[in-house]
Amino acid sequence: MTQSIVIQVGQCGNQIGCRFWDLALKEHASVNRKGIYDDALKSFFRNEGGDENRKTIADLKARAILIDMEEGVVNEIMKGKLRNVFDRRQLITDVSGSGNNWAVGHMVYGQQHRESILENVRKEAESCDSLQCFFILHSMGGGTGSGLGTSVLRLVAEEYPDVYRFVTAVYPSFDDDVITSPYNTMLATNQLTNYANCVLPIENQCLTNIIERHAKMNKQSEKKTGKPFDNMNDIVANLLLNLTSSSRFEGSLNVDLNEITMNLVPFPKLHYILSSMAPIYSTKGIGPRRLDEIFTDAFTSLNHLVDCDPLRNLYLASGLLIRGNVQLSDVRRNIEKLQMKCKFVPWNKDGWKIGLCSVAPVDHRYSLLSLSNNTCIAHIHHYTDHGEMSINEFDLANESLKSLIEEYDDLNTRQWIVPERLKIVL
Ligand SMILES: Nc1nc2c(ncn2[C@@H]2O[C@H](COP(=O)(O)OP(=O)(O)OP(=O)(O)O)[C@@H](O)[C@H]2O)c(=O)[nH]1
Ligand SMILES: [Mg+2]
Repeated sequence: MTQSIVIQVGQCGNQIGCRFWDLALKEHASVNRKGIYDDALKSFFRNEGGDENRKTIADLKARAILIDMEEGVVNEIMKGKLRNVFDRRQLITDVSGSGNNWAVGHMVYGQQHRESILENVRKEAESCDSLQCFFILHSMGGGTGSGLGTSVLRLVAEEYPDVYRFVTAVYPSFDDDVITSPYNTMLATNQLTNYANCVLPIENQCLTNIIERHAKMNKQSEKKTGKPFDNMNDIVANLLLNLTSSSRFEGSLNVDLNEITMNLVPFPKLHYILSSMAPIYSTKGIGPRRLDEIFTDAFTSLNHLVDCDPLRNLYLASGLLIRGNVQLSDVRRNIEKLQMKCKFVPWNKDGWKIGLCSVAPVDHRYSLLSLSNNTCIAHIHHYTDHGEMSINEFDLANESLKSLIEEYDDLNTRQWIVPERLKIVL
């Protein structure tokens, strides 16, 4: 089996990462009842001081690097229940944060911390005997995650070109009041396009909607215990658990992580994968009861982690990662039904990649993670659906903004020659 390293950057990246480690430990504990250090655990955990032959668990440490340019979030983690899962060597912090500024994270901290990041990655990589993937987790709205996170992405792309790079990128919601969010997002997206193998965009608005709907359905106000983002982050953590289940557990049709990029990304830059899940909540007892329901649920917009509609657009490829005791014939039957709704590009009409992992998520009988490479991700139609609006308007607006900036800039740098006032000789 192969191993992966998780690099969590900034507040959002670290908070999501911690929900992932917490739930991953629960999942392994529910399967690995004898408590042995098996290949499944080895894929994401080191066994510090363990006896390689006896496979007894000594001291489990996450294959992770925690990076933030302020100390609050990481210090909090090191005081919490996961404190023993990381050692101090795995942390890289600074004091003042990036102030929601991509340039500070990318240019300033990216340069300052380059060596210590490389050193940390090297140490983690050396502890793996077959390193396959980096999972980089960060938000797009703040400065550290978007700026330094993408600087780390570029660094590992250059230093470890053969190791796959999956990025989980959290996009800001409509009510995000940080004025620099859209700029950070755009600058970071440029880096993701150039250096990632696969990006899983997540919209915070979708996570909020899912949590609110869940609360309403259960006639309760949002769970007040835990940290503010915990419920939302659990959804992202479950996405990562489902995505990596094949590389952690046995299955009759296991999909290796490299197969995901190979099958879902036909053009290197078009690697933005839309994800949706069923069940979408990890809560016991809430979720589809019949197998076929996971297919219908995962294909409704309510379970999407990005607000767009793949059924109205063109699929380049689709991946269905199923967990639990499910037969291939059941999957084929459901794909036949889905095929009538999904429009594929003509050269990949049967572009379904199926994964079957026998271990279901904790508290559920089965689950489905649907991964779609679909043209709707560029959801420009919110604009172009209205009247005569054409896509060229964006280019025109961009050009006009650029020349406006140049004109102001020109005034800023111009050497003014002020004619001396005429003196009146009396
Ligand atoms: N889903 C989710 N979103 C978060 C979380 N924490 C922050 N965000 C979102 O992330 C964006 C802000 O980015 P942060 O991750 O806080 O910023 P940072 O990377 O720490 O960068 P600086 O604080 O500027 O140094 C906003 O859109 C927040 O709504 C989290 O735990 N979960
Ligand atoms: Mg921060």
